[in-house]
Amino acid sequence: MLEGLKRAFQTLSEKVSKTRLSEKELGEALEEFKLQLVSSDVSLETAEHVAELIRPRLAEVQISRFGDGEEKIAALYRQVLSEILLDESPEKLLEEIRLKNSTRGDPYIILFVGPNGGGKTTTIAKIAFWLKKNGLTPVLACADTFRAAAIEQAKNLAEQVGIRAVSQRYGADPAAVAVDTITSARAGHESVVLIDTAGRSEAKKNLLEEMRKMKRVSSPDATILVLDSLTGSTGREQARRFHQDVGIDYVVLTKLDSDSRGGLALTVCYEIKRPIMFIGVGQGLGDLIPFRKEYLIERILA
Ligand SMILES: Nc1nc2c(ncn2[C@@H]2O[C@H](COP(=O)(O)OP(=O)(O)OP(=O)(O)O)[C@@H](O)[C@H]2O)c(=O)[nH]1
Ligand SMILES: [Mg+2]
Repeated sequence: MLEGLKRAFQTLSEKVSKTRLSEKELGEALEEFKLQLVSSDVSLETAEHVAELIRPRLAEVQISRFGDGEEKIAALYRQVLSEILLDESPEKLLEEIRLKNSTRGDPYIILFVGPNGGGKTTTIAKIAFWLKKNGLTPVLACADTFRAAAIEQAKNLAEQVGIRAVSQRYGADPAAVAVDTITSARAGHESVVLIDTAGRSEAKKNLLEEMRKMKRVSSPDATILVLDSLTGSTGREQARRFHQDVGIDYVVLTKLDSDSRGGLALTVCYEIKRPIMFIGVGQGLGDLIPFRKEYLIERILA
């Protein structure tokens, strides 16, 4: 996991901790570093920003070095990564849910969006499982009425978790499914509505319109983007587009368990400035971890 990023930082450390580099040599080492970041799914803009933050601090470490160079370098990496990565504790989500439930007597609504196959439906099931463990009553709106077998998949997962799922027929208006679910959750005093949506890989106008309509009619308290960490530069484009067109509050990055590059987390935080709340690390219901930036940083610098 994350070997690509790890290697980029290691290579740079080796270069700068061995000898005192001239300004030109440091510039070359940073160019090499940027390329390594880019080949690990960090976007060029993000890589340039990382290098810009690192450059003056590295130059300083090089000047003041007296044997503890490596430690200082690790500390400055940690600082830079921590300035770029954004996290948000799931505890905050629990608090918001409880607050809305108790003050308004209304369910908290979460809309899940993202490209095809990114892991939306699986992530919703994992989040439902986690909410249930925390004493809440999530309900699933099967609003992907488009992809073959999507409704069965969502219903199966809801059954595994032990929660209610609301569905209509294939081809039905997804917004109507969402509204139906919200109405019945309100009547039944259920605490959270999780809206699953069809994956969309391109900014086709009608799909975007549909997504905007979904947002308008369901007025979600939170909109969560689910992104496959293996998708690299495509993932970056998707994140920008979804954020621009729909508006994103939190991000879940999936499939970190099989991501050998690891750069999308940095790219997404830098480019859309939205925090990652969870990461997916497998296919099981329990394979979801609250994202802490220290977790990623320690793995990158290990
Ligand atoms: N290894 C691994 N696989 C995952 C993870 N999250 C999801 N998957 C797998 O990715 C595949 C697609 O997941 P779905 O949840 O169906 O994705 P989706 O975004 O709902 O897909 P569409 O509805 O077709 O857009 C499934 O085989 C999941 O089991 C993860 O964190 N790690
Ligand atoms: Mg799905």
